[in-house]
Amino acid sequence: MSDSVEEFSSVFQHAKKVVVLTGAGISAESGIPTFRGEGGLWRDFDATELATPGAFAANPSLVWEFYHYRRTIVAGASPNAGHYAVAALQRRCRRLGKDFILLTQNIDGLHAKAGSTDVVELHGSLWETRCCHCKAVEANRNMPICPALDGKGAPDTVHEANIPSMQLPRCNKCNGLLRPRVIWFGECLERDVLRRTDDALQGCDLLLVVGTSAVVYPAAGYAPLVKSQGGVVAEFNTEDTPISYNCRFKFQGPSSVKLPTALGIGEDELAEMKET
Ligand code: BV8
Ligand code: ZN
Repeated sequence: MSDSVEEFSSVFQHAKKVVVLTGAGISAESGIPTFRGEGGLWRDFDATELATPGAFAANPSLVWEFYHYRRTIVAGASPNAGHYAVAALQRRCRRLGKDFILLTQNIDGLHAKAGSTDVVELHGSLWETRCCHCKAVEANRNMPICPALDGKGAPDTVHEANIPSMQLPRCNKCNGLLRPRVIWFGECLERDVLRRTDDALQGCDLLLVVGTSAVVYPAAGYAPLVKSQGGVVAEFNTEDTPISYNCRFKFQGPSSVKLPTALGIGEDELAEMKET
């Protein structure tokens, strides 16, 4: 395993199809708690206990409090140098005639805010809803998303808001109960997302894996897949993960530092991305 920027740069020069896969770690330095690091708990719940259809069916008020809390955190967050480096990489690949696709497990929308385009949001978006009844999907950035959630969702209270269903977010079309348009554990990724991801990984010869614990499938299977087809995998993480042994490159440290350094993206180029 190497952390040589020169070696990585030479692999990048020869790459034809570059894919970037990101997880919660790339947004950590924007102040957004990761899932499995400290801050990953909300009240006494592990985030993964709330990100399930069963939790929502049992207590939609509690799950909406959780997502309202995350919307509140993300609404006040800005992209960091890691997000801007990914956006700059996409622009560089376009200029060099290389294919580039960004796959993110994050639902915070910070990649788009940093200037990345055609982002594949594997697990959906905090900023969209889906109607449980008529399945209508809508963008929704209202804060709060409904009056009853105003001031709710505090991570350090034991008092659940117990909002009656009719006061939770409701569909403009059929008045059905809305849910966040995110993929919960036990739910399949959307067909179009799976198609775009398969297309991305087909023939990928350089995969950058940034800020993910690599334990959630199907995303955790992408690095071994790319390696099995002869591609090079580079991991950017503060820790080792189950895919680290699979990676030809490991840049250990915060992605806001390691990504720009490994990609040779300087302050001025990052600042330029910030301006766009
Ligand atoms: C599926 C959306 C087919 C919501 C998320 C039993 C029943 C059902 C399914 C399963 C089952 N057993 C296994 C499965 C499959 C399951 C799964 O993988 N489970 C795991 C836990 C074993 N997967 C699914 O259910 C998927 N669907 O497989 O469909 C199917 C259907 C039915 C039955 C079987 C199969 C759906 C998975 C999507 C779940 N939704 N989120 C929401 O966000 O609220 S997943 C959730 O975890 C987030 O999306 C998050 O992105 C994702 C992964 O977490 P990470 O992003 O990696 O974040 P984490 O905190 O873990 O790690 C952060 C990393 O960053 C760390 O490594 C840290 O070191 C690093 N870091 C921190 N700071 C920095 C940093 N790195 C760099 N710089 C820093 N500064
Ligand atoms: Zn509806």
